[in-house]
Amino acid sequence: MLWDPSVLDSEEGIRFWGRSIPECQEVLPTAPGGSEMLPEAMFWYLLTGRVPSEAESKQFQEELVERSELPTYVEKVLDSLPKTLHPMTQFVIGFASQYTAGMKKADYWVPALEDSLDCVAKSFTIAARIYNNKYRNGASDMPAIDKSKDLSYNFANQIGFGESEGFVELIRLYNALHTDHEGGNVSAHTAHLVGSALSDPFLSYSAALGGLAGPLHGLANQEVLRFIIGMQKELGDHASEDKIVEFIWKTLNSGQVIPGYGHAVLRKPDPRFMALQQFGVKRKEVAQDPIFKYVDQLYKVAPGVLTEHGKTKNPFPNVDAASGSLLYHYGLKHFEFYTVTFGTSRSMGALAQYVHDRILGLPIERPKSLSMEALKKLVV
Ligand code: NMX
Ligand code: MLT
Repeated sequence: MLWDPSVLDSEEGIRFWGRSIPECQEVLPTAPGGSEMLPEAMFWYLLTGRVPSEAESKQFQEELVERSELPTYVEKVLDSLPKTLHPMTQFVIGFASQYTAGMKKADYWVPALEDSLDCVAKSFTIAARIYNNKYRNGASDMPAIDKSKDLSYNFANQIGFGESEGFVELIRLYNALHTDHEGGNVSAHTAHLVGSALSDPFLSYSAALGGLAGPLHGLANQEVLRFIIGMQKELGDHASEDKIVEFIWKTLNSGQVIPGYGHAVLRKPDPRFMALQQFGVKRKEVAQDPIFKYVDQLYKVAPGVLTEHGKTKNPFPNVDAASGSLLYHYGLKHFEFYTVTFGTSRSMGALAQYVHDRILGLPIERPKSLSMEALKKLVV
């Protein structure tokens, strides 16, 4: 599969147009007064292959924020959904209800870009609306979008965390880091596949979110918190490493996976995990949080246990091992919502490549399938 904006090396982790995460953190613009790279700057970079200047990043941010309002009919669809529905199911519906119209293949990249910008910008507002409907007093109390600010600030503010500088910065870093992980992961690949039928960006990304909602993919960030909270309930706030090892073995012996560990491609600790850990370590109040400390203790012992268990090809943490503990620290405790925050971010990577696909006029993706009989003949 062709995938230009990012390439994953099994030892080194992800590179965006050839730059590692620390190199991106070095060159991509931040918010005024902030220190974390802006997801808007990362999105520009993924789309163009060029690092935006401060002015370009600001202009692009304004463009996206301008597009982030939702049409009334989408608001009505979201507001009518039962509160019991998982936030990821609501997210899929929010995207699918945006569908507009298709057009000629050669001209497609222009509306593809337009729709992709809309899709990314609106994803933050759809996510905030779902949060308010599900966990707060409904969407009628949501503050209006502040067009002088970035997408992450507005998302944080609309879900009640606008005053927390640490949370807003975390959301910026979180969104920049989760954008893209080359093309083969389930969500990005799904957007690429569905888009190859010339389905529009909203439908393509809605399908991608269905894949992100699986526990082996994006839902793992929810499962990591469930795992750690379970451990905290059983072992208290400060367990010894021996007790943690016992807890991991109990989980493995019951036939479950250790969420946040393992990867289909990576064979080393995920540099996105390291970047999130560093974010926490830099902030004293986060570093002392018992849940954050458990993430660190797990990192010390889980690779050894998984190696001894002998099944997984990669015993190291992936991005999901750390992300939820930071959201939890700042007070976003509804961990069923965590995959939605992954979903706002992944829209940028999946749809940047979607635009590249339409510019290149890539054909429909249609792998030939074989029966078991035919496969046996190939290997015998
Ligand atoms: N805990 C226990 N067993 C594991 C784990 C783990 N964390 N990871 C892999 N295994 C097992 C896996 O289930 C398989 O067992 P079996 O042969 O009985 O089916 C065996 O090890 C070999 O799997 P691998 O080839 O190492 O991994 P694969 O490429 O099939 O799967 C994951 C990759 C990420 C799905 C897998 O490592 C996993 O289930 N991890 C836990 C869930 C998770 O953290 N997912 C998030 C991935 C990142 N993301 O955000 O999407
Ligand atoms: C991702 O970010 O999509 C995950 O790490 C899974 C993957 O790369 O397969």
